[in-house]
Amino acid sequence: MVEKQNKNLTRTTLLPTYTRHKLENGSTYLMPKGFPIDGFESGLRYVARENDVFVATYPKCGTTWMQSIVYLILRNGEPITSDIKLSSIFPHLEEVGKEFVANVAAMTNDSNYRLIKTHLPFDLTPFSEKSKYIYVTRNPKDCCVSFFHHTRGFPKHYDFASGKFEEYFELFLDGNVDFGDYFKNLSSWLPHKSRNNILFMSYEDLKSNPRNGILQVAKFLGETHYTKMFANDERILKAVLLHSSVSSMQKDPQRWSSARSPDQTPFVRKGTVGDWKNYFTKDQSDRMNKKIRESFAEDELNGLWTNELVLSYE
Ligand code: PPS
Repeated sequence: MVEKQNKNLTRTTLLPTYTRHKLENGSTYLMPKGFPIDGFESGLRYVARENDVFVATYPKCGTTWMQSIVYLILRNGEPITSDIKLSSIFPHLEEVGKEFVANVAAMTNDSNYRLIKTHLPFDLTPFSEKSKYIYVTRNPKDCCVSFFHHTRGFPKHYDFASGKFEEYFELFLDGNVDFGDYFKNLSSWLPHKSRNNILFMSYEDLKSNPRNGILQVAKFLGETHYTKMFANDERILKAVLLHSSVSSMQKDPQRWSSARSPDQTPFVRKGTVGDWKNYFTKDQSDRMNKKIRESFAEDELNGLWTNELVLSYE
């Protein structure tokens, strides 16, 4: 565990461990320690192509949930079995690199799609007009809480098992966490949200109306996928809804993540909106609201998750 004095804390702060990558523009991009160095360099050089479906998110904003939904739609509602890891069929680009992504597609290519997960900002994400991108955002307060638990939960990457929320909060607010700054990531994708090949969704909307969200994704993947959802008394739609629910995804968690010790929170932890209220002090909430207002114009967010935060722009 690295120790460093943080200006916002009165005592010595315990920092998670990260691998630092230098980008061409001179900035530094943090990745979890232990992720292959080559995977990151190679992932950035991936050339996107037709039939690529990217699920692009900042971490902890609903990536795995959306990956499951896409997978279920393409597989007509058939869930991932307990012996298969999602990452082996829907790989994480900047973790494993471009060759791995191409090999996975070659081996599991029965649907003709390359399924790709990424947490990269828009400007680093391999882009093609012919590929499809589903971007999921989540309010930064719940994201921060979820990322805190994630960072504690993988000691081999972060060595932060005993880290405190007030320590993690400072890192998150300053963008000093892996996969970069939440606010910069969302800012990089927002200007592209109206492109035909980008579907922009929020965790909160998906949570309040999963049926509607799933149908939006099906339509985005293609008219045949949308139409098939309704056949046979909505058999496929019902199966996608069932198998992408929190309770279904809490079963067989090894499908989503490496093993965790029983004293750590599970990967599919709560899957709720508003858990931040159990963690944030008034001061932390005010500081996060200020950061949101500085980072995004009100009409830019357009109610994506601002209602949940009761965030005033006046
Ligand atoms: S990661 O590590 O970046 O891929 O994590 P990610 O999948 O983006 O986010 C994990 C959070 O998503 C919640 N989750 C779900 N919510 C609702 N429904 C379903 N089916 C679902 N599956 C995962 C998961 O519980 C994490 O949120 P928190 O708030 O920690 O519970």
